[in-house]
Amino acid sequence: MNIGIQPASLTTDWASGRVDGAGVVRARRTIGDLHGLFTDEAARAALPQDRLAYATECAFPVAEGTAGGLFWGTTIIEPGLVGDEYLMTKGHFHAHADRTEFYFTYAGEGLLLLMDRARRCRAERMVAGSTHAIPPDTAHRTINIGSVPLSFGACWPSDAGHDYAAIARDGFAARVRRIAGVATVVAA
Ligand code: PAN
Ligand code: ZN
Repeated sequence: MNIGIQPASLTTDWASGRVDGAGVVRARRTIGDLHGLFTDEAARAALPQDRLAYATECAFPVAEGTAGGLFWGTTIIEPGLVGDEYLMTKGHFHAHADRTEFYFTYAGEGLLLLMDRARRCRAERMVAGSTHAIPPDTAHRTINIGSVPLSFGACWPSDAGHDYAAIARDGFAARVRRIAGVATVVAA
């Protein structure tokens, strides 16, 4: 009996990181969405509010909150500065705080900023091929420190959820600033 062979319902372009397929959800975060994220709020407010900061393309093969499933997605952060800080993601803890995640870089140059519950921060360099295991109870934010888009993939549990509130309220204890032309991690 011929069971048949189907093409995969989901594709990932390993050069660009672009994810495609039925059910892929695309989202955009603009400069206007990043209110309060940067030290220099006046510099952020002076930029076009509809300018793209980062985009996501994600596959959710099971419903959000399902135990045992996995989600798959790509984030592409535009290059650019707001004051002396680089464009970056909002950053979050997982709502289900012990849930972990893998990040892996397709293209560009970035930093992955990690912060534990004691607000201790560290940063890992993101370059094509770099692969990052995000531990439990660890907030994560990505920063594009290069001059081209930073594209990275993520794979995380479908019951992780996102807690943006703690970061929106308290921020990270470290920031990445462009100092004398060099991306530098400093205490916030
Ligand atoms: C990623 C992030 C994505 C965008 O898929 O959600 O990079 O960053 P923010 O969610 O902080 O805006 C992930 O970490 N998922 O858990
Ligand atoms: Zn996450």
